[in-house]
Amino acid sequence: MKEASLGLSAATENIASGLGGKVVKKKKGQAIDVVLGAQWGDEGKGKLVDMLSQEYDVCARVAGGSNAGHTIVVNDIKYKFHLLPSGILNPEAIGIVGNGVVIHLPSFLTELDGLTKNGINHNGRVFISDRAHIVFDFHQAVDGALETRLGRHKIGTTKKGIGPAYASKISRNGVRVGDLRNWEYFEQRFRALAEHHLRSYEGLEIDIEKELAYYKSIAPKILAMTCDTIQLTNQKYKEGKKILVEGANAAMLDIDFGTYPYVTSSNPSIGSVLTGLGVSPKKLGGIYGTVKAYCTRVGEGPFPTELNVLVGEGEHLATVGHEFGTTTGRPRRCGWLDLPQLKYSITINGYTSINLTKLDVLTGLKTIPLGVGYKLNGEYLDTMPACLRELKDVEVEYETMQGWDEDISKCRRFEDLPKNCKTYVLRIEEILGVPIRWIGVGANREDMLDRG
Ligand code: 2SA
Ligand code: GDP
Ligand code: MG
Repeated sequence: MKEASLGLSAATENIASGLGGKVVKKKKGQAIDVVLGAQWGDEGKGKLVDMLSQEYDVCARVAGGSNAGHTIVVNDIKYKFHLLPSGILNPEAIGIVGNGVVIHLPSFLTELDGLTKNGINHNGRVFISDRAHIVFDFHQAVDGALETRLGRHKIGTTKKGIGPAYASKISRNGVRVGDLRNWEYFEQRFRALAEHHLRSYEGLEIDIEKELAYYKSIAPKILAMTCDTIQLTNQKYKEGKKILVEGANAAMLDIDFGTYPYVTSSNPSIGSVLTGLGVSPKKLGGIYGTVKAYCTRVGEGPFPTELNVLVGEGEHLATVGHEFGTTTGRPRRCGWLDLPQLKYSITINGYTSINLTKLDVLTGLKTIPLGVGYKLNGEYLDTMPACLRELKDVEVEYETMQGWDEDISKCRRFEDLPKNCKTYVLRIEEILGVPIRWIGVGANREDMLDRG
């Protein structure tokens, strides 16, 4: 199985290092590889990142915040990452939280403590961009208040303050991690932002002095990890280090490409690698789209192939797949694989290969419908409608695939899979026209087939 090539990464070249003009030999085929969510999130990005990162020197997050939840299971131990890149589990790798991430510092410190408690030494391995924006507790309070205000029209956010924090960033009154370097400046920015929120949201309470005292107390710890990650990332690249980007959320939650307004407030698509890390598109290599063998969504918004999770096959997917939010514990909505949606996601992100996860969850189903076409008012559509009213009225055309009963969790080669299971995978590959390189057959790190 070959990966589609972007034609950008194959050359061996000598490049002059920006620092000191030293000539560094770039490794053959070196590129920045990217793992992205291709559906509505929770496809199992973290697991692939964890597996791949054993061979990478740098693992970076570029968008989103503590709304993300990436679960990794190693020797039956479950690690849940929200802000830190999952690749930090590789003791040789460094982790970068890029400028595109919005960071709730108390949650970040709690996550670091969790690693320490599990015996994972992260000292000197974690770097935060000085340009990353801070999510304050009041952003989280506002997130909750806005959801309450929307009532039955709510977005179904994680209430982690993501939307309000990106709103502050875009309104140009946000506060960045690097501002902590100059306390007077930080204090002035924080007071202005807090007072703006107090004026805007009746009933909101912010203990400004208490908050300032907290940020003053954690500033030395945070600043010890803070740097210009644009320079750091590009320097690592020049040194020939292997860099992996861990996407958060997913294409259909993208503020531009997703099911707006039922989306997150960042661009979880390929563009965020450039804007959230500060690297040139010329440096990109593998773009790995993570696709669940069925479909889930948490939060509100249209979901064309949705099933009722309380009965029958919907219940099977939800219970066998343990479909509960990694961050909030909310039940996830479940449905059949939606290939028109995936084609749209491929158009946007240009996946060079696909990581098909949770195939084991389909075991035991008699038949497996595969969503292959969208129809609106009797006419076939060749893309995702932008208007949610139209998307709501879309009729999905299904192809019925035969199921299998054999336990596939111990399979380690494609040839070992039951015939109907192979047919399911190959049909998806045929329709999407992108090689399915990895196949997930269980939650553990080793429960994966690599057709590479
Ligand atoms: P937000 O909080 O403003 O980003 O929410 C906006 C929409 O984005 C969805 N969203 C997610 N969807 C799937 N997984 C996410 N992460 C957690 C997980 C979710 C959880 O890994 O399970 O624990 O509930 C995530 N984060 C945001 C969200 O549901 C809204 O539709
Ligand atoms: P992410 O946000 O894309 O990283 O995904 P989450 O971690 O939020 O959700 C994916 C869930 O599926 C996690 O609980 C993983 O441990 C689990 N998982 C990942 N791949 C597989 C797989 O191939 N089979 C099974 N059964 N579980 C998997
Ligand atoms: Mg998740």
